[in-house]
Order: sequence, then structure tokens, then C-alpha cells
Amino acid sequence: MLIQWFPGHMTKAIRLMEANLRLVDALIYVIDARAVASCINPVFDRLLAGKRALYVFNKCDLVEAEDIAGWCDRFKREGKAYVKAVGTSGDCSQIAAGLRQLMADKIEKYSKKGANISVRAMVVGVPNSGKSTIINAMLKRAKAVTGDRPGVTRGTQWLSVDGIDFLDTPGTLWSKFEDQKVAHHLAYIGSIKDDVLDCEQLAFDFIDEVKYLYPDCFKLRYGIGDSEDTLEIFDAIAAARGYRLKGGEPDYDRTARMIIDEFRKGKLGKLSLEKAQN
Ligand SMILES: Nc1nc2c(ncn2[C@@H]2O[C@H](COP(=O)(O)OP(=O)(O)OP(=O)(O)O)[C@@H](O)[C@H]2O)c(=O)[nH]1
Ligand SMILES: [Mg+2]
Repeated sequence: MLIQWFPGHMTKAIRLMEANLRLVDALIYVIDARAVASCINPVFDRLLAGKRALYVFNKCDLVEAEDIAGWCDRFKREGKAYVKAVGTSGDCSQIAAGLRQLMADKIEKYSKKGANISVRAMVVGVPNSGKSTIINAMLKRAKAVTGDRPGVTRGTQWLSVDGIDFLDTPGTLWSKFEDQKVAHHLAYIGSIKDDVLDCEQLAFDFIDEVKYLYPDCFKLRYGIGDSEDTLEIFDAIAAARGYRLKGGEPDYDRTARMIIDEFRKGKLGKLSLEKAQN
């Protein structure tokens, strides 16, 4: 299955982001902790040029602490500023603190001048990584619209709290995925609209990859027997859930949707698709 998704609203969003770039002091780069490398958007390189960035490993509740620690070490080595976050926990104060630390010299300069100037940060990231959720957590109230699907935020909007102005932006991807593994990971984590995906194939590919990364994961969740064969695992999950068509055949569509949905919700366990050392 070849995955490509770059709808017109993303081209528009990238133009909007570029137009707003001169207004901001820094970027807050929101990454899904389950697929860190795949969340690095080459389009953002242009936005990053000459700007400071605070990387936010979001959705840390969905990965093991040691996996995210590996990414923290790597970012540290690369001289990148980062914080860990769980947007849905409601407490994202560490992001504001990280940003203040990153911008300390500028904040001091402003305050020496006696000017009451806010730090302005543009929040960027692939669709569904949790940008709007994080901003809401910092605002301590829901102002930015969020949702468990990609493409929720369309236009840009400014939201302010404690001397920081955040610019929420729509999640954006890039025009062509050179590496289909990246495209698949983005699809698994919900950054690509499900309508453009073949869900059965996606779930098959998911099992095919995850069975090596986490050999016991399907056995533990669905109580199925030992098998290394992807189709056998798929069939066994359908049977365990009793998902059958009228003729008794496995209902692959329903099973596929359920598996992907359970992964996205963290019900398959804390699965990290990408390790920092790879
Ligand atoms: N488990 C978990 N879910 C999260 C976390 N942060 C956000 N979410 C969920 O992720 C989904 C997407 O959140 P949004 O804030 O809408 O994501 P976004 O990056 O603004 O998405 P777009 O505007 O579509 O680009 C929502 O269902 C959130 O509840 C987190 O730390 N952990
Ligand atoms: Mg959003």
C-alpha cells in the first residue's frame, strides 16, 4: 500500500506559517513520542532556520519511560532543547518553563527595557500530535478545538497565557513520503486521514511490524496462541473477538479498525514504533 496525503489545506497552512514566522521568537515543535523520527517534518526545516525551537515529546503516557529517555539523550547530544509532556494530563507547565529557559536572554532584554513584551511561539507539528491539546492545557481551559483525528485545526490562532503568546497551527505533512515506513507510522498514530487508507492493509502491515518489536503484544491483549505468521495472528484476533461475517469468514475490516483504534488509545500497551538508537 502506497500512502501519500498532502491535501490543499496543508499547502495553505504552510504558507500561513511562513507568513507568521517573522512575528514569532521561537517554535514549539510537538512530536508524538511513539514515532519521534517520523514526526520530524522536512518542511519545518525552513521554519526552523534562524529560530529557536523547543521540542515537545507529547503522548509520553503511551510509551515506556526508557524509550523516551533514549530520545531525550539523543536530542541532548544534538543540542536540541526538549521537554516531555502528556497533553491530556492538563499540566503542561514544563513547556512554558522550557520556553522561558530557551528565551531567557530575550526575556531579560525585554524586562531591562521595562517593556512588557510577551514571548511569541508558533506551535507546529504533524496532524494529531496534540498541539491544540497542549495549548489548552497551558491556558487551563479549552479554547483551541481538539479531536482524535488529523486536520482538526484549520486556520492559525493566537492564544495568550502568562506572558507567552502561542500561535496554534494546523498539522502539516509534506508532499511526498520518500520512506513508506514513515508514512505507515504516521498512519498508525493517526496523523493521516483514515479515509485515504486501506484499513485492512494498514492493520496487516501494523501486525507485521509490531510482532517483531513486541512479540507478546497481541497474545497478551487478545489471548491468542503463539504464531509468527501475520495472517494467522490477524485471523486469531478476529476469532478471539468473535468478529465474523454472515458466512463465518473473519470480518477483517472490523478487526482492522479495532486493532488500529486500540493501538491509538494505548490499549495494546506502551508501544514505541521507533527507538532512538536505530
Ligand atoms: N494519550 C494521549 N492523548 C493525547 C495527548 N495529547 C493529545 N492527545 C489526544 O490526541 C488527539 C489530537 O489532539 P489535538 O490537540 O487535536 O492535536 P493537534 O496536533 O492539534 O491536531 P491537528 O489540529 O489535527 O493538527 C486528541 O484526541 C487528544 O486528546 C497525550 O499526551 N496523551
Ligand atoms: Mg489542532
